[in-house]
Amino acid sequence: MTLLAGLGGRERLPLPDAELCWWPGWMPSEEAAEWFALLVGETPWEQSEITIAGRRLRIPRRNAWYGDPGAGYGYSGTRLARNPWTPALATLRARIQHTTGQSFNSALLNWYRTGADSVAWHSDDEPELGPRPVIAVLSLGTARRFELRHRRRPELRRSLTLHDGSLLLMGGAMQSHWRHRIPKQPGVEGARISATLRLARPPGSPRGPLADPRARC
Ligand SMILES: [Mn+2]
Repeated sequence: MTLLAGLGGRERLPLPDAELCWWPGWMPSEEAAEWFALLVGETPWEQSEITIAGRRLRIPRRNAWYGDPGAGYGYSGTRLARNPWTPALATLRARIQHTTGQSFNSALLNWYRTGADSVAWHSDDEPELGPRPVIAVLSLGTARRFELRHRRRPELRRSLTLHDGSLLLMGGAMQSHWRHRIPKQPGVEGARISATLRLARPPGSPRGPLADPRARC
Protein backbone atom coordinates (compact mmCIF):
# COMPACT_ATOMS: atom_id res chain seq x y z
CA MET A 1 0.00 0.00 0.00
CA THR A 2 2.32 2.71 -1.21
CA LEU A 3 -0.18 4.91 -2.99
CA LEU A 4 -0.04 7.62 -0.38
CA ALA A 5 3.68 7.40 0.30
CA GLY A 6 4.44 10.40 -1.86
CA LEU A 7 2.19 12.62 0.19
CA GLY A 8 4.56 12.03 3.07
CA GLY A 9 2.92 13.18 6.28
CA ARG A 10 5.07 15.29 8.56
CA GLU A 11 6.01 14.09 12.01
CA ARG A 12 7.57 16.14 14.75
CA LEU A 13 10.24 14.18 16.62
CA PRO A 14 10.40 15.42 20.20
CA LEU A 15 13.96 16.38 21.07
CA PRO A 16 15.05 18.74 23.87
CA ASP A 17 16.94 21.85 22.75
CA ALA A 18 16.13 21.20 19.10
CA GLU A 19 13.52 21.24 16.42
CA LEU A 20 13.49 18.04 14.46
CA CYS A 21 10.86 16.90 12.07
CA TRP A 22 10.63 14.46 9.28
CA TRP A 23 8.65 13.13 6.39
CA PRO A 24 9.28 9.37 6.45
CA GLY A 25 7.61 8.75 3.11
CA TRP A 26 8.54 11.95 1.36
CA MET A 27 9.54 10.30 -1.92
CA PRO A 28 8.23 6.95 -3.24
CA SER A 29 10.93 4.30 -3.54
CA GLU A 30 10.65 3.96 -7.33
CA GLU A 31 11.37 7.65 -7.72
CA ALA A 32 14.07 7.60 -5.06
CA ALA A 33 15.86 4.88 -7.05
CA GLU A 34 15.87 7.11 -10.13
CA TRP A 35 17.27 10.04 -8.18
CA PHE A 36 19.90 7.82 -6.61
CA ALA A 37 21.11 6.58 -10.01
CA LEU A 38 21.09 10.09 -11.44
CA LEU A 39 23.05 11.62 -8.56
CA VAL A 40 25.63 8.82 -8.37
CA GLY A 41 26.33 9.33 -12.06
CA GLU A 42 26.28 13.10 -12.49
CA THR A 43 27.93 14.25 -9.26
CA PRO A 44 31.65 15.17 -9.39
CA TRP A 45 32.44 13.27 -6.21
CA GLU A 46 35.50 14.35 -4.28
CA GLN A 47 37.67 12.45 -1.84
CA SER A 48 38.10 15.04 0.90
CA GLU A 49 40.88 15.00 3.42
CA ILE A 50 40.71 16.52 6.87
CA THR A 51 43.45 17.50 9.30
CA ILE A 52 43.36 15.91 12.73
CA ALA A 53 46.28 16.50 15.09
CA GLY A 54 48.42 17.61 12.17
CA ARG A 55 47.74 14.54 10.06
CA ARG A 56 45.91 14.54 6.75
CA LEU A 57 43.26 11.82 6.66
CA ARG A 58 40.92 10.73 3.89
CA ILE A 59 37.34 10.88 5.07
CA PRO A 60 35.37 7.59 4.81
CA ARG A 61 32.87 8.78 2.22
CA ARG A 62 32.75 10.85 -0.95
CA ASN A 63 31.14 14.26 -1.10
CA ALA A 64 30.40 17.23 -3.30
CA TRP A 65 29.23 20.79 -2.77
CA TYR A 66 26.69 22.73 -4.80
CA GLY A 67 25.66 26.29 -4.21
CA ASP A 68 24.70 29.73 -5.36
CA PRO A 69 27.69 32.01 -6.10
CA GLY A 70 29.16 33.16 -2.78
CA ALA A 71 27.87 30.21 -0.81
CA GLY A 72 31.19 28.64 0.14
CA TYR A 73 31.70 25.78 2.50
CA GLY A 74 34.46 24.05 4.39
CA TYR A 75 35.04 22.03 7.52
CA SER A 76 37.93 20.72 9.56
CA GLY A 77 40.52 22.37 7.35
CA THR A 78 39.11 21.25 4.02
CA ARG A 79 37.24 23.25 1.43
CA LEU A 80 35.10 21.83 -1.28
CA ALA A 81 34.86 23.17 -4.81
CA ARG A 82 31.54 24.85 -5.44
CA ASN A 83 29.55 23.31 -8.27
CA PRO A 84 26.70 25.22 -9.91
CA TRP A 85 23.22 23.72 -9.50
CA THR A 86 22.36 21.09 -12.06
CA PRO A 87 18.80 21.08 -13.38
CA ALA A 88 18.16 17.92 -11.37
CA LEU A 89 19.44 19.34 -8.11
CA ALA A 90 17.63 22.62 -8.68
CA THR A 91 14.41 20.64 -9.03
CA LEU A 92 15.13 18.74 -5.86
CA ARG A 93 15.88 21.96 -4.00
CA ALA A 94 12.62 23.54 -5.15
CA ARG A 95 10.62 20.57 -3.97
CA ILE A 96 12.34 20.45 -0.59
CA GLN A 97 11.85 24.20 -0.16
CA HIS A 98 8.18 23.78 -0.97
CA THR A 99 7.73 21.04 1.62
CA THR A 100 9.73 22.66 4.41
CA GLY A 101 8.92 26.34 3.86
CA GLN A 102 12.65 27.01 4.17
CA SER A 103 15.10 28.58 1.70
CA PHE A 104 18.40 26.91 0.89
CA ASN A 105 21.31 28.20 -1.18
CA SER A 106 23.64 25.23 -1.06
CA ALA A 107 23.78 21.46 -0.86
CA LEU A 108 26.36 19.07 0.52
CA LEU A 109 25.98 15.63 -1.03
CA ASN A 110 27.44 12.60 0.69
CA TRP A 111 27.92 9.14 -0.83
CA TYR A 112 28.25 6.31 1.67
CA ARG A 113 29.35 3.53 -0.66
CA THR A 114 28.87 0.68 1.85
CA GLY A 115 28.45 0.27 5.60
CA ALA A 116 32.21 0.83 5.88
CA ASP A 117 31.64 4.50 5.06
CA SER A 118 30.53 6.78 7.87
CA VAL A 119 30.62 10.25 9.35
CA ALA A 120 32.01 10.78 12.86
CA TRP A 121 30.34 12.71 15.68
CA HIS A 122 29.94 16.34 14.71
CA SER A 123 27.58 19.29 14.65
CA ASP A 124 26.81 21.26 11.53
CA ASP A 125 27.88 24.48 13.22
CA GLU A 126 30.30 25.96 10.72
CA PRO A 127 30.36 29.78 11.00
CA GLU A 128 29.05 30.25 7.46
CA LEU A 129 25.81 28.52 8.44
CA GLY A 130 25.07 31.17 11.06
CA PRO A 131 23.31 30.61 14.39
CA ARG A 132 20.46 28.12 14.54
CA PRO A 133 21.04 26.66 11.10
CA VAL A 134 18.27 24.76 9.37
CA ILE A 135 19.38 21.71 7.41
CA ALA A 136 17.26 19.37 5.32
CA VAL A 137 18.50 15.81 4.77
CA LEU A 138 17.09 13.75 1.91
CA SER A 139 18.12 10.08 2.12
CA LEU A 140 18.35 7.92 -0.99
CA GLY A 141 19.30 4.25 -1.16
CA THR A 142 20.25 1.91 1.64
CA ALA A 143 18.91 2.84 5.06
CA ARG A 144 21.55 3.91 7.59
CA ARG A 145 21.41 4.58 11.30
CA PHE A 146 21.57 8.22 12.39
CA GLU A 147 22.63 8.69 15.99
CA LEU A 148 22.26 11.78 18.14
CA ARG A 149 24.04 12.65 21.37
CA HIS A 150 23.45 15.73 23.53
CA ARG A 151 26.63 17.70 24.14
CA ARG A 152 26.22 18.26 27.88
CA ARG A 153 23.70 15.64 28.96
CA PRO A 154 25.22 12.26 28.12
CA GLU A 155 22.07 10.40 29.11
CA LEU A 156 20.29 12.02 26.17
CA ARG A 157 20.82 9.85 23.11
CA ARG A 158 18.60 9.08 20.17
CA SER A 159 18.79 6.82 17.16
CA LEU A 160 16.81 7.05 13.95
CA THR A 161 16.88 5.00 10.76
CA LEU A 162 17.16 7.26 7.74
CA HIS A 163 15.54 5.18 5.06
CA ASP A 164 15.17 5.61 1.33
CA GLY A 165 13.00 8.57 0.38
CA SER A 166 12.81 10.10 3.84
CA LEU A 167 13.32 13.81 4.48
CA LEU A 168 14.61 15.08 7.81
CA LEU A 169 14.69 18.72 8.90
CA MET A 170 17.07 19.78 11.67
CA GLY A 171 16.46 23.21 13.14
CA GLY A 172 16.21 25.35 16.23
CA ALA A 173 19.26 25.24 18.48
CA MET A 174 20.00 21.62 17.56
CA GLN A 175 23.50 22.20 16.16
CA SER A 176 24.51 24.02 19.37
CA HIS A 177 23.30 21.28 21.68
CA TRP A 178 23.54 17.99 19.80
CA ARG A 179 26.12 16.05 17.84
CA HIS A 180 25.18 13.47 15.24
CA ARG A 181 26.87 10.73 13.27
CA ILE A 182 26.33 7.96 10.76
CA PRO A 183 28.18 5.03 12.39
CA LYS A 184 29.85 2.30 10.40
CA GLN A 185 27.57 -0.69 9.92
CA PRO A 186 29.60 -3.80 9.06
CA GLY A 187 27.65 -6.09 6.77
CA VAL A 188 25.74 -3.33 5.04
CA GLU A 189 26.58 -3.70 1.35
CA GLY A 190 24.34 -1.12 -0.24
CA ALA A 191 25.04 2.55 -0.85
CA ARG A 192 23.30 5.62 0.49
CA ILE A 193 23.34 9.18 -0.79
CA SER A 194 22.33 12.04 1.43
CA ALA A 195 21.52 15.39 -0.11
CA THR A 196 21.79 17.92 2.72
CA LEU A 197 20.46 21.38 1.95
CA ARG A 198 21.74 24.38 3.84
CA LEU A 199 21.66 28.16 3.89
CA ALA A 200 25.20 29.48 3.91
CA ARG A 201 25.87 33.07 4.88
CA PRO A 202 27.53 35.08 2.11
CA PRO A 203 30.96 36.38 3.18
CA GLY A 204 30.74 39.71 4.98
CA SER A 205 27.06 39.52 5.73
CA PRO A 206 25.98 40.56 9.23
CA ARG A 207 25.46 38.00 11.94
CA GLY A 208 21.94 37.03 12.71
CA PRO A 209 19.42 34.26 12.34
CA LEU A 210 19.06 33.10 8.79
CA ALA A 211 16.30 30.64 9.21
CA ASP A 212 12.82 31.53 8.17
CA PRO A 213 11.01 31.73 11.53
CA ARG A 214 7.89 30.33 9.89
CA ALA A 215 9.68 27.10 9.10
CA ARG A 216 8.91 25.39 12.37
CA CYS A 217 7.95 21.81 12.76
MN1 LIG B 1 25.98 16.62 9.68
